[in-house]
Amino acid sequence: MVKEKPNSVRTYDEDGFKRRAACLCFKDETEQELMLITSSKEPERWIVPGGGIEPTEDSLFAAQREALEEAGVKGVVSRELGVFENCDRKTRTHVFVLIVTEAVEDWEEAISMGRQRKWFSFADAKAQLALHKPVQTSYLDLVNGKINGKKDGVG
Ligand code: U71
Ligand code: MG
Repeated sequence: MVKEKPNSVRTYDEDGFKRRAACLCFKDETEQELMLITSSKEPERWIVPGGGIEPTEDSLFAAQREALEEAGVKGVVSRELGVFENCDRKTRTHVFVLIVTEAVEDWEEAISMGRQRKWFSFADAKAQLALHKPVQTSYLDLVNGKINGKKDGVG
């Protein structure tokens, strides 16, 4: 499926890295389950919703817009995890934690490109990302003292 975002304008930082923003979309405050979406080009792959920050946006706005466009979810942003660099693709991504309060049906990219969404356990999400988007597993490493999907000192 070809991606069509005709009105989007990419922006770049002073080092020439594409500026991106993304949300880890958790089902609730326990942060045990999160939503991944299918890749635009390879629908059997699962990724974290996110995308380019446009010229008039800040990173927080862009992250929430991408969550709605790509995953059809709205919610409350509880914190920013940090900025994650991908040197191979020359991107820097601001990553936020979003607690989902609403999942809309028939969201924009479900219609335009058949994008799917699905809840995963923390461990399963990490395993999916490790297969195809290893850089995105580093987002999960920074969530609330969790190592390999388990809270410190538990299990
Ligand atoms: C694609 C490029 C692309 C990126 C795109 C990546 O939103 P998206 O799912 O279409 O994400 O495809 P993906 O992750 O779905 O497989 O990667 P690819 O390997 O398929 O070319 O990402 P990159 O790896 O080159 O950084 O970025 P652009 O800049 O080539 O469009 O879109 P992204 O960054 O999410 O932006 P947006 O705003 O279109 O969502
Ligand atoms: Mg994207």
